[in-house]
Amino acid sequence: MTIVTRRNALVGGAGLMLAGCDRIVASPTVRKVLTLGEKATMSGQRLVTDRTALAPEFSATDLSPNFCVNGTTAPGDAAYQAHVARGFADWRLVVDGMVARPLSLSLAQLQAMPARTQITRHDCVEGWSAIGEWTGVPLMLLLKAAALSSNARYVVFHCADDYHGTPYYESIDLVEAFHPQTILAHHMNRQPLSVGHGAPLRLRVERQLGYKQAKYVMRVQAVASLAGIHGGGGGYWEDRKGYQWYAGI
Ligand SMILES: Nc1nc2c(c(=O)[nH]1)N[C@H]1C(S)=C(S)[C@@H](COP(=O)(O)O)O[C@H]1N2
Ligand SMILES: [Mo]
Repeated sequence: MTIVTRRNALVGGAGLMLAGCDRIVASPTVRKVLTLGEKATMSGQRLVTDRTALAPEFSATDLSPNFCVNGTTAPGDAAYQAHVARGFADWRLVVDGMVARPLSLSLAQLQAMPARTQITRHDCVEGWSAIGEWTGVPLMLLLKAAALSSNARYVVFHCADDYHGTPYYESIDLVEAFHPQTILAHHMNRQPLSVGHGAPLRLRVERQLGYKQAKYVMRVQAVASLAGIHGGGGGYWEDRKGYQWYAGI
């Protein structure tokens, strides 16, 4: 285990907030993410890596005893808090946009669908990483159930939280959306997802950095273009700080 010190250079005071979290070696990509242009990275990765390759998976003995919570830790939205109080009993995930059969699914319905479990490493650009076990519905099953349009090119994840006053959202392309390790997770480490980690449902898109792993997912929207969705950059940090949209590890 190596202590990562880059986070202090990148985010200043966040080091204190992260004290006590596990820190494992950050991927070199984490260090590059703020300095390289997105197009350069994406085309470079397409040349040297297979985008259908699996992210590394680990074993139960590798699980981090203390997986950080980061970004929003408890959405302030009243409707979200009411869902927490009712145990998400009448919460629904909406799948809409460029689909022939829009879906509205309860948590029980999602939990009854075929699930995939994977133990993977989460790499945050702030310089920490942690290994967790995620169980959830492969996104491809939802997109097939909703009859995704052949004109769709991206999938947008709308979240329940405003981070510093702006709605959190993320997006991925269809290569990523149909990847077998791309799941909407309802369990972490065999427990229902906690509020801190994104209850009741969060994206795991395992070949990408932490900020792509949208928590509190309420709506999955298929679109042909990201233009016109919030700032048009495809995600909260992409819009706010110019982080790469394709955040491959
Ligand atoms: N809705 C939402 N999703 C989010 C964030 C957030 O603030 N809001 N933060 C992102 C960042 S930067 C990281 S590192 C991970 C943190 O996930 P964790 O709290 O489960 O560790 O969630 C990502 N997804
Ligand atoms: Mo992050």
